[in-house]
Amino acid sequence: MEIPEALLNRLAKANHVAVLTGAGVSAESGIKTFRDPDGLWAQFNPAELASVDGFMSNPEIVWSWYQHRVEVVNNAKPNPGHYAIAEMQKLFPKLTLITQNVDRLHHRAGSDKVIELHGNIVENHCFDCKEPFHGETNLPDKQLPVCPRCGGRIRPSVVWFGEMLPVGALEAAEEAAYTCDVFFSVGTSAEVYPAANLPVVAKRAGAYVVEVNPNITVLSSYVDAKLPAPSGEALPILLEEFRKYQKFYDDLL
Ligand code: BJW
Ligand code: ZN
Repeated sequence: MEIPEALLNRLAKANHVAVLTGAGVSAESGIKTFRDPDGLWAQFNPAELASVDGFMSNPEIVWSWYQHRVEVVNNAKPNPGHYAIAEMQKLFPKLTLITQNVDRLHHRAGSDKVIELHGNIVENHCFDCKEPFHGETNLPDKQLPVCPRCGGRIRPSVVWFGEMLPVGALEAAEEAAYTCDVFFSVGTSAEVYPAANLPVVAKRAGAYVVEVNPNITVLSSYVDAKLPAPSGEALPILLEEFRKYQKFYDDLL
């Protein structure tokens, strides 16, 4: 895979790099994406499983689906794409990592200060009083845990369709998109808003926008550079080429 020289050049001059990731970055860890042909939404209905109405209608089914996914995530390991992004945090004066993923694999790969736009799957809170829940989650017969404070139902701390994103997280992500020099969109179909707007904000503000995705997305014809490979392959190659590029110019001086 060829890394465009213009990208290496922009990275060498960059003070602030922003990286937005989606489910594709965890695909090589064995975690299913949503909208790929073998993704979760090919098998399950998002309105039934990832919305407040779905939870209200069938809390036990939603809860047990999330419990299953927590198990998958706990048995998964970060892949070379997650590690390359953690490494990038050391290479640039500032790197903002924004993820739509709920799996915490960026944290486990060593990334610092991850902005989680859609929450995370490993924490839970009360649907009614919002109090965090730290009790037993694995109850028999698909039973839902109950809030010790108000008796409300416990839910996963993710963002469902129709719910607001955590305000601080969205503001920080928008600020990064406005101010970064290079913006990476990695492993996302860029179909879910407001996250899908971030690369557009970055490009309008003058950033060099790069997509890392083996498939074509709504963003592909809009970006300045496309690395058309799985992120676990493309990002380590990018890092290697960037180091060579920097060394070449350092040696000239
Ligand atoms: C690889 C790879 C490899 C594969 N390497 N790549 C404006 C316009 C239209 C609609 C809206 C709008 N604003 C808001 C909306 C409504 C809605 C929305 O966007 N709907 C669209 C679907 C049209 N948004 C919301 O409701 C959001 N809330 C909100 O905006 O509140 C204010 C508001 C409310 C009501 C009305 C208006 C405003 C909340 C969105 C919450 C999303 N939640 C989910 C579930 C989280 C919990 C869980 O995990 O169960 O988040 S849905 C799901 O999609 C999940 C993901 O984070 C999100 C994005 O998916 P992602 O990551 O892009 O995955 P995929 O599968 O789509 O793509 C994977 C990509 O990887 C593919 O491109 C592959 O090619 C690639 N790939 N292998 C690299 N190895
Ligand atoms: Zn409660």
